[in-house]
Amino acid sequence: MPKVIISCAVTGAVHTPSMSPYLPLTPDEIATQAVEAAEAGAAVLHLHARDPETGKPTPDPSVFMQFLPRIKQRCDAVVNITTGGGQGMSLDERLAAPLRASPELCSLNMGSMNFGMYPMLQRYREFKQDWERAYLESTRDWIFRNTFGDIEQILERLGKQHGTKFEFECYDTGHLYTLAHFLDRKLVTAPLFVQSIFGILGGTGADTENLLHAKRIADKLFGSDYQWSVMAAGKHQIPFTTLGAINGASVRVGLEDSLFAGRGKIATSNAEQVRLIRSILELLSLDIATPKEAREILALKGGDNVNF
Ligand code: KMH
Ligand code: ZN
Repeated sequence: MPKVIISCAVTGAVHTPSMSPYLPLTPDEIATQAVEAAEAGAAVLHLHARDPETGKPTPDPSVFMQFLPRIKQRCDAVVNITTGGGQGMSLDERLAAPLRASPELCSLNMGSMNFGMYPMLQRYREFKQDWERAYLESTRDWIFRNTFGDIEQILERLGKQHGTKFEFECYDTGHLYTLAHFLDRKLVTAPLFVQSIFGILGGTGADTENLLHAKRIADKLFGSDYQWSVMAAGKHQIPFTTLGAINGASVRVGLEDSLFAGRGKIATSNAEQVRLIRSILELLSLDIATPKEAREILALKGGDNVNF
């Protein structure tokens, strides 16, 4: 079995401040929780930024720059910056921070899709910030845009010009075929880091058959040229990452994907989720990759070759 890379997605753009007091919002909170997650065993830190005053997702590079250097100084984990950003951001806005920071790794979403966050309005009714309700409500009509042209731009401007590699975010089987299309065109190179995502409304559901099917198709399309990873939203996070790991996948946890650490138990930090999945991986006798091993497995350019 290959070593398991634990990724931790620290804050994201899905959850809003009123949903959990533990969701990191300020640069200080993001840096602290990211470093603690790395100390707990995360080799990769997937990062978004938030407005320090309101907690609203922001693409502002100057906010990213308030926590990226602090994370780099305090741990060796691979920094992975989102190019998905958040609702309402243009492609240029989504690319501004990654282009400035030139990280080893960035997310790259492999298709346009509906991305429904509005069902969370049933669960959370009181909001501290005035943007939260409208942000969730407007996802009824939001198309998460990732056209072929957008993907080409990201591959050119970040991949080719900065040597950044990608966490290819695949929310359905079609996204694997889109990735294979870019592999055929030689716009992406192996080893591919394929993140299979389950349980987002608009993407494929968190059903075992879908996970096994994703692996079958990825094996068929990419052979041994890829490192598979699994993440799942909300209550599916730990069961699905465990199922993925049993089937040879790496795993992604973090408060971007779920606010919980066990049934009905709110996670008090990102590190708590990392420790939880780590203990399961250890029970399964799976070896966990260090940041250095993750860099080798994913063929990254190295932490000295970034601009932060
Ligand atoms: N929030 C995840 C479902 C990105 O940052 O590019 C997807 C994500 C997107 O991580
Ligand atoms: Zn993300």
